Amino acid sequence: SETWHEAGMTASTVALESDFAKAVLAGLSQTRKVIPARYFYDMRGSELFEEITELPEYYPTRTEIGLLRAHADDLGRLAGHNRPVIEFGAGSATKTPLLLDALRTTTYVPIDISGDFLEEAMAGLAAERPALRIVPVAGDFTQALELPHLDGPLVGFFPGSTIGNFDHASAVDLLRSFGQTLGEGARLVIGIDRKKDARLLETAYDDAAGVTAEFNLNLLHRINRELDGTIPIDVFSHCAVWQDSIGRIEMHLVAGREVSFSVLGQRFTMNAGETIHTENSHKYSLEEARLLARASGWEPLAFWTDPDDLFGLHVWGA
Ligand code: AVI
Repeated sequence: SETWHEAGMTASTVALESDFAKAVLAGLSQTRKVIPARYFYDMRGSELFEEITELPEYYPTRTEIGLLRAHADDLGRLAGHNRPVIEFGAGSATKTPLLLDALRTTTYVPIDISGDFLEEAMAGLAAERPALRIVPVAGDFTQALELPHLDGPLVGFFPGSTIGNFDHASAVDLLRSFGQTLGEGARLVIGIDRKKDARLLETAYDDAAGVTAEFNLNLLHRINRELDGTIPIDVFSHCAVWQDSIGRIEMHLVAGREVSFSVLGQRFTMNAGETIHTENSHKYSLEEARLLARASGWEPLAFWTDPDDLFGLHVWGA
């Protein structure tokens, strides 16, 4: 546009300076190519993730919802009634009403990086619950955030095993920073996916309908769209593998043949079979989850699991 032109900038200079551009160029320049999972969630990616949560193979969402329902009374007793609830990464906020009811919450503070997505979800919630005070905060919950003034103690909500998408050191940093944000006497209600049979895990991340594959491949579409990329997407396929020694599912995009392409004018070549590592999803035994709590300054107060030991719902105290 005119303004860019006057400032001596072109559309691609602007793109070059975005976090996404920096992460992609840096990640594709490494010997082992990698792009952080947070970049999955453009509009299409967020829609595809919503679809994933409804897949028969993807057990975490419905299992966690079942746990929130089954333990509503205990949650109220342990986390406290009438306390402001702060949700980290609210997204579409489908589980939120369950916690709000369990805790008889009157003030709800959703934090989400996508302002638009957040606004849409909140309009729905506001219509359903006219008495609820909603104070949305558009921002990145992995960065230090200033909360509006609230009468504590506060309850943090971090469902969906999003913590699993962080490596152990970052998970500890993040949970510690939640403690600082929430302050004294806080509680954290957190969902953490459990270790289990490798087959079950790999199927959950490689469903028969191919939705997870599409979610993974959408990252390449996003690069082509937003970063002037020339990636031949057909060459790539989705792969999900359980790494037992690290305790995580890894998602990769595998090149089916030698391929070369450019992103923002920079040239990249990949060999047949070489991958771009796009996501880690760490799984924790109940004991490991409690160690994680203690390592990040929280005291584990309670946890529940489902009859098939699939998922853990935890309450921690500051
Ligand atoms: C958002 N996050 C907790 C999901 C997970 O299970 O790690 C993302 C996801 N990736 C593939 N399927 C779901």
